[in-house]
Amino acid sequence: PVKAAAKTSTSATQTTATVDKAQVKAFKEQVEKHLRTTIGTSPVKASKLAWWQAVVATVNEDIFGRLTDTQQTHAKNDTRAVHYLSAEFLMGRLTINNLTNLEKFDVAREALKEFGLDINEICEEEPDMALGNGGLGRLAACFMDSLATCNYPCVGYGIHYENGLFRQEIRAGKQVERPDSWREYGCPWEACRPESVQNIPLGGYVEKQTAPDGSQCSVWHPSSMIKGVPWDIPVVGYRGSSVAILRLWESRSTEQFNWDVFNAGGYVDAQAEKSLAETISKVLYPNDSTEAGKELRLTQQYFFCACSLRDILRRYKRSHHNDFSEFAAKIAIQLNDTHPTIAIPELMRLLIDEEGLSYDQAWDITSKTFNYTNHTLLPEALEKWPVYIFEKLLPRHLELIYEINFRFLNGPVEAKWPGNNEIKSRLSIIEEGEVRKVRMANLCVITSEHVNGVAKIHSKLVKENLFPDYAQLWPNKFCNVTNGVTPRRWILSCNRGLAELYNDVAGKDWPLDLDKCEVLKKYADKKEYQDRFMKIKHDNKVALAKTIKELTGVEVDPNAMFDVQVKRLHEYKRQHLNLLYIMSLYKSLLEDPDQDIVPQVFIFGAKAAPAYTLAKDIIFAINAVGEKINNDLRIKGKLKVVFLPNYRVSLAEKIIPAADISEQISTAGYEASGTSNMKFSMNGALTLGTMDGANIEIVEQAGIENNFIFGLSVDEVLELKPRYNPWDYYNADHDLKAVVDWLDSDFFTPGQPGALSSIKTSLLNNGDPFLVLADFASYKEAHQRAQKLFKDKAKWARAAMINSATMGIFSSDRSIRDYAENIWTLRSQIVKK
Ligand code: GLG
Repeated sequence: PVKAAAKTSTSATQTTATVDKAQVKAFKEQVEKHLRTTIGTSPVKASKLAWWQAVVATVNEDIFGRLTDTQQTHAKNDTRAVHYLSAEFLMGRLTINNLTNLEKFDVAREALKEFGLDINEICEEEPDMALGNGGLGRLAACFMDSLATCNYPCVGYGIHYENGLFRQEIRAGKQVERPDSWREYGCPWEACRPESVQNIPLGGYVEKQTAPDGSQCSVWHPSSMIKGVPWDIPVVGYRGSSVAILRLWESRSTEQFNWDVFNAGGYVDAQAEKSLAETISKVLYPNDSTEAGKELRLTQQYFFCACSLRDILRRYKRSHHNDFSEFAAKIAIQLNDTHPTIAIPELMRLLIDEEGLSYDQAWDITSKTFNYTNHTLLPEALEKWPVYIFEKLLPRHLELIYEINFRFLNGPVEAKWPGNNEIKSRLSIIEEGEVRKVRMANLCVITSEHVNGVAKIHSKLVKENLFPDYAQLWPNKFCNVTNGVTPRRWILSCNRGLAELYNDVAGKDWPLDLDKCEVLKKYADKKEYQDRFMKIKHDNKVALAKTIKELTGVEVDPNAMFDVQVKRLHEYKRQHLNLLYIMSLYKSLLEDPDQDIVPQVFIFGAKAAPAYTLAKDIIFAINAVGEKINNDLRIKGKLKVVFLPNYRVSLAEKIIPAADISEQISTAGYEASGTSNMKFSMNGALTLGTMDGANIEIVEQAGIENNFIFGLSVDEVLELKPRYNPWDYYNADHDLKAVVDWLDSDFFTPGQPGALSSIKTSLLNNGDPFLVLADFASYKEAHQRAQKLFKDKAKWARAAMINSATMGIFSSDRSIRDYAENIWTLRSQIVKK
């Protein structure tokens, strides 16, 4: 039985669920106790920060017990476990998510209300854990949530960066980067584990020794040791099923680090080296989809992989002693992109040099343990490390990489393509040239049991365009696992109104089985449900309008169409295509201010890599154009453009539930999957996008007629690219020419002519590498379709509801089950209390 649809007056953050009074009382008492005895303050004196800390302490009481139960269950069952190695985990805030997963949110809200506090305000005290750049890091965070929820034995391993992704400020329209010290006042979720500290060797040289039997062996004499200190962050599964561990390594100096220097009397030098050791986990490299190519970055990668492998080995040996025959049967390691590739030679080294296995035994284990996920085809993201850096930092690993390469080229490659040196040079781990380089992706593919892309189209391109020769050699190695996002954070926690609607129509288990939401389709034609759905959206827009006002000072009308593009700033994501369209709309409004268009608010959020000049210019252009438009009375408020500073997970949670249009406009073939596209659809936004990445699978589910698809397809892009001339499009389209030329004037930047010219230069003189001009006309036409549909409230509501209802397959639980069944061969374990 379904409750009457129209009755509720649900706001964005309130639920009407009845809350158990006894639980509220108990929670209240715990919070007050922690306020006094853990934090050392009292309800009358406590700051918001103190209240938040007391709430966390209360929640932690629940979490740590379940954590022990989970670990004991896994240790006892001793089945295979996955170890997810990732240089990034973009966790965001944990309080609301943990309360939600423990089904304590309503209890906590009521308890705080009785203290006269608003839970949302208290939770605003929590800094985001921004230990990632974008999609790749956020995917790892969603996967941890799903691994815990689906009860798979797992550990996430990463780096305990002291500074996460920079905080973005906008000054005079320009991005300014500020450090992000997320732990300045400590992080109450994490626990340091001194009993699991690791010492990691680095640098030095390799000595060749001849064993008594005449065989050669290598002995590594490292020049320094770095200490790895583990910090554990518990990840609570939904309904508290199990608690997974995210273990992040912090670097410290050891006494051995500067032993020689110190003994030689170099006190000052020794101190300098100490700070070098501590530098390793100091900051996250702020590049999304571009390699940094810096010595420190390779050191970071090696550091966390070496710590993690020792941790894995230590735990394995606890139950299996020195018998490694079961290793691959018990341990699966997933490489999140090429960043942790160095774990491959490190496992070989540990097994051969420290555990005494033969090369063949070590290779047999290693090649059954690792799997690799590719997240991008962009050539600038494929990591290649100069051989000389390896010689300096990891000489023994380099030797092992050479050995792996030699056996690969003279084994399977020679067998398949006898005497073919051209193919050998393509497939080699080593790139020859003036500076010889190690190709990390090749090492991953050669070693891994499975290689996957992150959406169907992307996996196809990985196989056919990126690694075609490898695919011929090992066709079955390549597979697809389409990305997903956790519905706990991305619906249940961030859109309580919609969550309640789903509780009413689909029952309360939909967060564990998102396919259940499909029943909403049945109500998509019913007016009362349409009204309820759109009322939820409207409330979310009212809340966002308030945030926009606070952050930018700009007033926006919640009745306008909210058109949103939030993601890293990159040319391939084409924020500048969006900007050109906005300019053309503005131009047409100036020409005819009375035309009957739907009022629109264009909302952007994006960080640019600090060294990516054109990306920063695009941010400036959006702000400059926005400033002009927002203050132009002639257009009667029909158009607003806002750039929300410091886009991050916690801001996404406010923006996504309030979007009408989700801009997913990458050049086809460049966005591997995208994941915000899924979050937007789930929350009832319509996609205005290209046939790229997971957009293709989204419209497969929700129907192309319920979204606005435009632009060249992957095949058309591949076909056009070699003969593409942006001038043809520029000269043929008056409107396009006018807006591109507008960038060259000082209309948007009074007194600074040419301030936006770099964008025009890239589009015309630099060949428009991402085909912005080629897709402009089609993009404009898609916007016109969106405008038209928005005017028909019933049709719009129906399309939005169908989008939201059909996103079941994009739950990260589905992704994780795909990995577990097809790649890791894991079994889900019931945790015993
Ligand atoms: C990426 C891609 C995204 C993808 C994400 C997670 O650019 O398209 O959705 O990883 O797989 N390199 C990335 O950040």
